[in-house]
Formats: sequence, C-alpha cells, structure tokens
Amino acid sequence: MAGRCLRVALVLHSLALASCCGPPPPLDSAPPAPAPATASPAECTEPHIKVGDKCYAFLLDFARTWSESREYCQGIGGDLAIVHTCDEFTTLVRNIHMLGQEVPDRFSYWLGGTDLGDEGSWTWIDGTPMAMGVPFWGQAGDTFEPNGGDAQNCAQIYKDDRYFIHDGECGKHGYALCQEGLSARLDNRGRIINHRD
Ligand SMILES: [Ca+2]
Repeated sequence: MAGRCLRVALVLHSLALASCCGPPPPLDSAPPAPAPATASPAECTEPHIKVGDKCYAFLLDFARTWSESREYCQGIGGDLAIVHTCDEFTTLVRNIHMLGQEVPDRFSYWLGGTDLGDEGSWTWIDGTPMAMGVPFWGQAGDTFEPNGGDAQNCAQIYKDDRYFIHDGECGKHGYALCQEGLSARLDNRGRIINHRD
C-alpha cells in the first residue's frame, strides 16, 4: 500500500510541475541531449554560463559545505543560486540535464536557501521567502520535504529526487550552483546583513 501511495504521490508531483511549468524534467536515466543554443558564455563571466536569462556556474570540480559554497560563489561574482519562479526552476533543472551538468555521485547542488535564521521558515539569501510544496520541494519516501527539522537547514536540489528541493545538513558536502550578480541579504547563519554605507 505504501508503495502504491508513493507512486500516486510521485505522479501527482510530476503533474503539478507539468501544469505549472510545462513537462517535468527528464528522469535520471534519460541520455543527455546536446548543449542547446542557450549556452552563451560570452554573455556571462566565466565560469558562469547563460541559462534562460540568468548566468549560472555548475561547480562540479569540488564538493563543499553550504557556507564554503557561498564563499566560492561570492568570489566569482555572485552567490548560491535562488529560484523565484516555477519557470526559473524548470529551466534550471532542464538545463542541468541538457548541458550535461548532472552531479556524478550522490551529492547534490546547494541552492541559496536556508531556515538557519528561523527554523521552519525558509528564506532565499536575497531575503525573500521560499515557496513551499509542489512543484519546488520533493519527497523522501512518503514524507514531503523539508523534513529534516533542526538538523537540516540548507536547501539543495537532490539528484536522487530528480533535482527537486530537499533540506540538507549545511555542514555536509555538495556542489555549488552559483548565480552571477546576486546580492545576498542573509549571512551564513541566515541572518539579515546590515548594510551600512
Ligand atoms: Ca530546518
């Protein structure tokens, strides 16, 4: 029964994504397609590449903690990526497949979202609230994400759940998914940064 419920939930999850943003991303087993014309490095600063109307860097060379990933992204002119809309999310996940940027192991990509500042209140690092539920967040078994409570406070797109968002332990390693030009309002503890000129 649990297996059937899970299958139904997964179908509903995919349908929700499809109804919001078009077809769901391909399954992990799908062969990567050739790089599309949307890859326009000339419009972005390396190692960022153009995806949709934004510049992202998929840093698969080295796995880092969430804070280390932020610092690395900041060092190349941005911060961990944020996803405000369903279209952005779909475009990003599709291009992970299409550009051959699949994570090669069981790590995930870190995103710039956290509930470190206020447990259970998920916020993008630009200070905006993260949308909850489908189509952004995934599932672990019969449980909907985020489900890690105090132990898991950093957002990642989880390869084994078709790159839907999961909460993860900030101190564990993952790959940085950077977005060029982001100006963060949250520090590495999830607190609002006081900018003073
Ligand atoms: Ca948490």
